[in-house]
Amino acid sequence: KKITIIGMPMDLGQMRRGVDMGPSAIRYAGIVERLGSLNYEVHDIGDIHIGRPEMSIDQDSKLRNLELIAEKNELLAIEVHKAIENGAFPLVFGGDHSIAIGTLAGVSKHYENIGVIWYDAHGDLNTAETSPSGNIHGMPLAVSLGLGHPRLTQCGGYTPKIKPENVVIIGARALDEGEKELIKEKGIKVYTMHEIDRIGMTKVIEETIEHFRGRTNHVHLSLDLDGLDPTDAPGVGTPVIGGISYRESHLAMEMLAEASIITSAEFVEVNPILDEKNKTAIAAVALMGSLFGEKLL
Ligand code: DIR
Ligand code: MN
Ligand code: MN
Ligand code: MN
Repeated sequence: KKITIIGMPMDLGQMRRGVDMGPSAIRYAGIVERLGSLNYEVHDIGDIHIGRPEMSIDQDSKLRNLELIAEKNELLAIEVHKAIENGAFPLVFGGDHSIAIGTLAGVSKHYENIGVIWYDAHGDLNTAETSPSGNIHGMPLAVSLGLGHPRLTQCGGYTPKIKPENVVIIGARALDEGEKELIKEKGIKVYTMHEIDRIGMTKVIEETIEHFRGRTNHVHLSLDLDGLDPTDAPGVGTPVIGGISYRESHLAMEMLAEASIITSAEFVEVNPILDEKNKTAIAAVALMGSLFGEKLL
């Protein structure tokens, strides 16, 4: 069993600096040792080179840092695909959520018809037309469905990466108007905090696994740490109160591990500058432990 770790120190998809240090914070919290102790062969290829680029706004679309985000995600897509070709599970550390554009471009190049679990307070279903912020980290799920600026949707040279019926959003509690419309129009399955409170995380994950059964054996987990409640994960750029608890999140990861359906994953939006003693990265590492089969007894 092999895991390839890829760091993506990207902070251009949103306005809070510091999320580029996410991969370092997660490594510092001991991820390589943690996965190694679960008998995985862990290969950390280091970080995709982002450099110190200047911020810019695309004149026609008003998207922030469009060109750089598109360019760097092409590099990520190549590394993710390479990891899969080498028989490894690609595990990507963000960086802001705009990196999911590259991760999904790499994953979907290999596996056709992938499923996606989008664990997030937000829908990330904006386009240049619906975005209230112009921040690309609020767009990667729409982009992967083929909606948005062609510089982004064409990442990896093809579009779309995923089908709306293969997407399950978990933890939503801050959706923009355009995102709500898109969810209805495409019939995307969403477990908001209401459903999580009402039926419990056990049922949410059971239903999610059931939803993918027969559709696909390859599900990508895109976990935005702001899906968790800010008390458990304070080190994120756009915290929203009333989120998924640390325990519920562990339960979700453990159930996904038992079902063996996750074949790629990314953990994004860890911002150590906004954090409390690296709590958010430590939570991310603990959740990855559960995702990869860690058990107390
Ligand atoms: C908001 C925030 N919906 C936007 N999105 C975030 O800017 O489009 N996604 N924070 O994780
Ligand atoms: Mn997100
Ligand atoms: Mn391939
Ligand atoms: Mn979010």
